[in-house]
Amino acid sequence: MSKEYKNYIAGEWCDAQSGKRFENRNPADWDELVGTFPDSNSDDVNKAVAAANESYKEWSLVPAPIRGNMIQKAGDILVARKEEIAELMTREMGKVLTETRGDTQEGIDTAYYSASEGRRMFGHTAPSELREKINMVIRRSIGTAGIISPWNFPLAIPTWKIFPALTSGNTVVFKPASDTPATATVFVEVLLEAGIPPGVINIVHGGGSTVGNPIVEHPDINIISFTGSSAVGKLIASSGGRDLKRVSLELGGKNAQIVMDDADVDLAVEGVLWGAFGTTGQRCTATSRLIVQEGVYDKMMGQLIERVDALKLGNGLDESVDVGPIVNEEQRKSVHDYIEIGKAEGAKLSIGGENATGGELDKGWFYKPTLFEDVDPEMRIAKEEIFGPVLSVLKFKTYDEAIDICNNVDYGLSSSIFTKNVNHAFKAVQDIEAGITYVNGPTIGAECHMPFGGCKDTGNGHREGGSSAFDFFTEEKTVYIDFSGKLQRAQIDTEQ
Ligand code: UN1
Repeated sequence: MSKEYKNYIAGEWCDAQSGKRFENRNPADWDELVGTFPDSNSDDVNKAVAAANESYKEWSLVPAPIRGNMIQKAGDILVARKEEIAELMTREMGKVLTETRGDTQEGIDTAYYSASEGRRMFGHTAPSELREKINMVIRRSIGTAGIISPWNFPLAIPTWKIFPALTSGNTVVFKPASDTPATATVFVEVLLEAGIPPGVINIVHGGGSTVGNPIVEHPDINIISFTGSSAVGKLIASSGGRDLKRVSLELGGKNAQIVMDDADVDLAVEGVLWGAFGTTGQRCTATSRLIVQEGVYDKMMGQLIERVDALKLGNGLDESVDVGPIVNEEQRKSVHDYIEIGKAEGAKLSIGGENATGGELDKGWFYKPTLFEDVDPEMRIAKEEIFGPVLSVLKFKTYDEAIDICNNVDYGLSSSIFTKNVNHAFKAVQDIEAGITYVNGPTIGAECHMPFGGCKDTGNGHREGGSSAFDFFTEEKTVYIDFSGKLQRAQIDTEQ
């Protein structure tokens, strides 16, 4: 089943110039080699950037609706290959098939949305202060985009970045996460089959320091879109800032679900189960804190612990499995370190807290879904991103206390409140410091045509998704057209 995958640079499928390769294995079954991939370095990046730069001028002149038609075709191909891509994704990063189908569908939705933007990409017009003169704004592409994507959404997140980048007229050098290079390669195949010209899209496989850094630091990369940790995001922002590059960062989260006494508790339990343990908790939008009002606390926790205990772990290709493995050994260790931290901080471990073993589970990086209660808002498990199936539960008395706890973190990506009180719902929308707030829904579930991103350490103010992505991948040009036939000086010849 294993395959030798390649880079795609300057219109050719090729190996790393060094000849080195790395392995990608199934996290649910370590014996299964998904494929081997070029272990590239700056030589390969330089070649890819040169190709992208060379192709840029011609590509930027293709009318945006025509570029959009190619993206539409990419969407059609993804539809045809959806099941195959979902299976490959489950094999390379572990999440269950229902979710990898959802991930692929998010890519399809993003294709069709981006294609439609090819016929919009609106600028605006405004009146001039002078007679016989028109003012308007058009959008221009920027150049070669460096796209660095994570492993938890191996197709959806690359499409969030690459479809708008290409529709806008930029060329792309793409470095996917080294845990999910196979899905990324299939994505590039799809783009080529859809008609994206050679050189316009390039994929370079490899590590963060060997491929990511050379992309970020390359003087001919004009624009960078990165999803990953806040620590790496800050390094990219400083490097990009020095060279005046445009940088979009989608970083960590410590998302909370608030449950008020007046909430539908059954619904809130469903919400948190999906929010905290979907994708094995490995989403930047995962529910990592549950903040419950004291009146429903016992009822909610009774139900929740029972449901967590019943979650079935296993290989995500088995349709009866609820929760897949953690992506790799190192990540499982990092999750477990947080369990030790929580225990040492004095939180109560209610369920889970160890590797899941026995039978088939011994072959992969499985971890038991975990709940901590009696968590204090100042504990590290209440403030730091864990990126695994671990939920910290905090109890509160008043609405104001819930908001204080919710906002007591450095991140601000997603959030949620379960309540039947319309005033609480709207007040939470106003008060929570986050880029996304769900009312009576879990913290996950972003739709491709809406802005996606967060405040505080979650990012640097840009948004992916919807037309916001096109704001990032284009630059505005202001155009003044004077048809008076004479020199009209703004401010000076303006009628007073
Ligand atoms: C992420 O968590 O990295 O809203 C992206 C969601 C998905 C995207 C999540 N549609 O959970």
